[in-house]
Order: sequence, then C-alpha cells, then structure tokens
Amino acid sequence: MLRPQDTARRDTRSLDGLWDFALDTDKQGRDAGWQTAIPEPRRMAVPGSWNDVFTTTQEREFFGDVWYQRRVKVPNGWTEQVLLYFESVTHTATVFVDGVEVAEHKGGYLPFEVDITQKVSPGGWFTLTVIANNQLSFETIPPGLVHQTSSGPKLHYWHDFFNYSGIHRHVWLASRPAIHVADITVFTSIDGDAGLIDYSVIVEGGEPGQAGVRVALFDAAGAQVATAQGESGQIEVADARLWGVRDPHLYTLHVEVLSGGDVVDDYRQRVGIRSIEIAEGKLLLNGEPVYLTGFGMHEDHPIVGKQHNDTMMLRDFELLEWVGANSLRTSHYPYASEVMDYCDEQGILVIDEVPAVGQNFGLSSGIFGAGIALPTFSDQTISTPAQYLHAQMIRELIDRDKNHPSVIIWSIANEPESGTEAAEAYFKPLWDVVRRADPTRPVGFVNVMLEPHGKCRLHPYADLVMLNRYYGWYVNTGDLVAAEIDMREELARWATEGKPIIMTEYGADTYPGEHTLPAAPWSEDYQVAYLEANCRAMDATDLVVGEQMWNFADFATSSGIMRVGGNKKGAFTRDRQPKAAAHWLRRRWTSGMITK
Ligand code: GCB
Repeated sequence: MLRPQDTARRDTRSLDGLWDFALDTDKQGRDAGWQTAIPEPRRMAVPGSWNDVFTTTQEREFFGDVWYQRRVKVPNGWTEQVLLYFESVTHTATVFVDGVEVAEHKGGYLPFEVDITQKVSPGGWFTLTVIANNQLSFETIPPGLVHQTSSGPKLHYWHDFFNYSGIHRHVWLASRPAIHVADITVFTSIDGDAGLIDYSVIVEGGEPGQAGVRVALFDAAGAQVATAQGESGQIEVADARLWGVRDPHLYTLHVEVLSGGDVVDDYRQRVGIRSIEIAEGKLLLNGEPVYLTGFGMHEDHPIVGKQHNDTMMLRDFELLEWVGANSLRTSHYPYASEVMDYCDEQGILVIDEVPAVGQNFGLSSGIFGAGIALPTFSDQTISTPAQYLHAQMIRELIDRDKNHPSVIIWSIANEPESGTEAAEAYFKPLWDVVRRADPTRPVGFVNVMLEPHGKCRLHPYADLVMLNRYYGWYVNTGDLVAAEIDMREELARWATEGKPIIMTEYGADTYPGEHTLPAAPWSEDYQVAYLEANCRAMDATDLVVGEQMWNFADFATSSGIMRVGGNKKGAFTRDRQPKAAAHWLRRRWTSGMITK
C-alpha cells in the first residue's frame, strides 16, 4: 500500500480540521443511527487525541466507541478511483460512507486505505463517519482488561504510557487511476563504488499484460542517473553517494505505469542507498561499524497527546542534533510517517517497533496492577487472536516502512514475557512472519530485566540483544556502586552469546529542578550520576554497540503511585527543555568520549 501523493495522475485532499464528535457513553450510537448523523455533536480536532481536551476524569479516561463525523466533497473530475487513507486511528476504526460500513481496521498506529469509488461520485458530497474504539482487551495489541471497581468499569493496561485515543494522524481523500502502482519495494546494497537498487513494483487494474512499468532514478540535484524497464529489476548506480548517519543522501525513483503507449500513473519513491548487517558482534552500516546514541521516544505532548504535529517534530529533531543523538527507537509503536521521512532526511538510525508492549502481566501485578494477577499467554488471556493481529501488525509495519533507509532494525515486541514455554510458542511463528516480510534487516525484541540471560527463551531467535535495564532505579535504588557492578556482570553474561547488544532503555525518574548533594533518587544530580554509572558498564562491554537512554522526554502515563505527573525519566522535560542529564549526554555524545 502506498501513501497518497500528488503526482501528474493523482491528487490528495486533506480531511484534517474540526469534525463532529461524541463519546458513546450509553453505547447507543450504532442502534440509534449515528452512522448518518450524530445528535448534538461536540467538535473535535483531527488529527489529535481527544483525552486532554476534557476537564473531567470520566471523559478523559472514557473507553469504548468514540464517534467522528464530517461532510466531504469529492472534487470534480475525480472520475477514476477515490480512496480514504487514515494514517492512525486508535485502536480500532470502523468507517461509514453515508451510513454504510465500508471498512474496519484493527491496530492504532498503522495506516489503512478504503476504496470508496463505488460509493461516491465526482463533484458529490458524502457523510464520513468513523468510530474510533479505544478499548483494550486480550485480543488487542497492546493488551488491556476492563475490570469492575466500586465506581464502575475501568480500563486497565500493562504499558507505561497513557492510552491517548482518537484520530491521531492525517486523514486523506485521494484519487488514483484505475490502472495504478499499488506497491513499490526497494532493497539496496553496495558493490565497490556502485550502489545496487533492487526494485519491484506491483501494478493493479487493467487486463493482465496490459500495463508496463518504466522507472527512472534521480539524484538529489534532480539529474537522472539511471533508468530501467519492467516490474522488477536491478539498477546499478556507479559512484553512488551512500545514505549515512547524519549524511543522508537521498535519490528519487520515479515509477511510471504505461498502457497503450500512454503514461497512466506515476509515483515517486525516495531511496537511500545503504547496507545494514551484523557481523562478528558489530552492527555494520555500509560495511563500517556504527555505534548508536539516542533515545527511546514517545509521541507525546501536552493537550494534543499523540497528535502528529510538524512543529513539535522539528523541535524534537533539533534537540536530537544538539544532544548528539544519531538514533531513536519508536518505542512502543510505529510513529507518524512524517517522522520516518524526517529520519531519512536527517540521517537518523531507527529501531522500528510494533505496538506489542505490555505483554507481560508478571511485571505489574498485585497492588501495582490493580490487584490483577493473570498468566500472560494462555487460552484465557493473550492467545491466537492477538497473535494473528501481532503478525498483521508486523506485516503492515514492514509494508509501510520497508523503503526507509533510516530503518535498520525491526523490534517485534517490547519487554514481553519471554521466559516461559507459552511465550516461546506465541512468538515462534512471528519470527517467521518478520523474516519473510523483510529478509534484509536485523530483527530483535526488547528484553525485560526480570527475564535475564539463562531465563529468556526468545533471544536465540533474534539477531541481536536489546536490553532495558534499570540498575540504580528499580533495583539498587540509590546505590550506584552496586548498580554498576551488577550491570557489568549481567552484560558479561549476555556477551557470551557473541551478538551485538543495544541498551534500548536505562534511566531514572527525575523531577526537574530537584537537586541533592549527595545525589539522591529523583534529583537531577542522581540522574546524571546514574547515567555515569550505567555508561561505565556499557563502555566496559565491547559487544555493546548502542545506547538509547530512557526516555527522550517526560511523558504522560496512567495514574499510579509510581508516577508523579507521568513518567519523569526524560533527559528533556515534557515541554522539551533540557535537564542536567541532557547536558551530560551532550558532552558524552559530542566530544568523542565513546571510543568504540
Ligand atoms: C520499561 C518500559 C517503558 C517504561 C519504563 C519505565 O521497561 O519499556 O515503557 O516507561 O520501563 O520508566 O518504567
């Protein structure tokens, strides 16, 4: 599936703006016919999370069906195919055109398109209605559970970020020719000074054999450097300029579909020529070892929640550059396509993660988990329906992001239960799914502290080891001497695997402005001392090839006794100002202190 684009034969119209809106508190909308008209609607911004707009807890934490509606005009002259394209609806979307259901999509962070050609006419208007359901269950990813409390049902979930909900990213009305490019895949490699681009194009529509494909490659200055014919092939670029870290050279592949001698469709695909591989315990980009610096991030901002916003994105990338980061992990779900495009443009390396987070009920049970103690993987909890959806999300993520040179690693889960037979059975087929969908990139999952080397049964399937560790915070709290010793010892145990290790999380909650001498937990001084101790342990382990501090910025979570106004492990505050830790990281990452 391709993101809508304006080209010679395609047009887009943004459907962003204020839509009619209602929380279906009495679960009556479907029976009462809201598909055609929401009675007494409020207004809500698209894109945006709706939660923080409200002033009551009941509304802010509502779960269930949430209705969005607007009138849409199909432009005159759109006589071929008309599509709706939703970039993110959290978590399940049901779409209606003039009251008739046209699509359902599960999964809050990946796009879907709906062909509505037969339902609309050029120059005509229609009513577009979307139910965005944000309820989590054992069948959703991430999982959740509705449980009874004295004040009524509550949604419980096991992941540590607020369940922001709504239509978070852009919505498009798009046109495309009947015979069209349906998909493009590029894989790149390097052969001496030449860059090799293996491309394949899927054309849909028309009679078999009716359409042909022609491609042309342009460099960043717009000069044509190569051409080819056919739905698949290899393009060789002599003296290729490679895509590299903070040196992101991009080419453009212009794909044209020909029928009866005419160009009937065209699409532009950016290409970065680079190779990524793991060899002898190293992560090699273009054949050279690369060391990752950066963060696990979140799409999270005050009021707008998980809305994609270009200005906020630019500030984040300014800070990444300032602090000396060359990488990020899309913890814990796929990010907006604009972010991925910008990583391509900035030369930022990405660990791209599916929304499989919170699949570990042992982590927060008992008093911290609302008294809910359940097995994670079982017939009664997470089982086949979630596994199917997980596989679908892996496929959809790779389908969306496979052509981004910035994406160097797929992460198929964050901190799942990994030490049980049931966990191994759940994940076994998913490794096949990811490797079939992309045979070129390294694949891993992020291991949790409670399932160390010797207990974890999933790491043999992974190409590299990705670890979230909290020595000096959740364990050895306040004792950084013990933290460093224990961390070194654990890293040494993982090093026996001979695989590269990336520290995908390490961090300490820090209240901005809090200072203590000696350094004590929650102070800025302690966060810096914590980083010093953790980084010494990483530096002492040759196989550590990257460090992504948790988290880039403070972020919202559900309420709980472990969180003060959200998670405060940010190097930056939620409004993107540096804590002392950010200055410390900047010194470490920009002054050549890392010698690996
Ligand atoms: C983790 C999780 C992350 C949490 C973090 C924390 O291991 O992966 O989602 O926010 O710990 O701060 O507890």
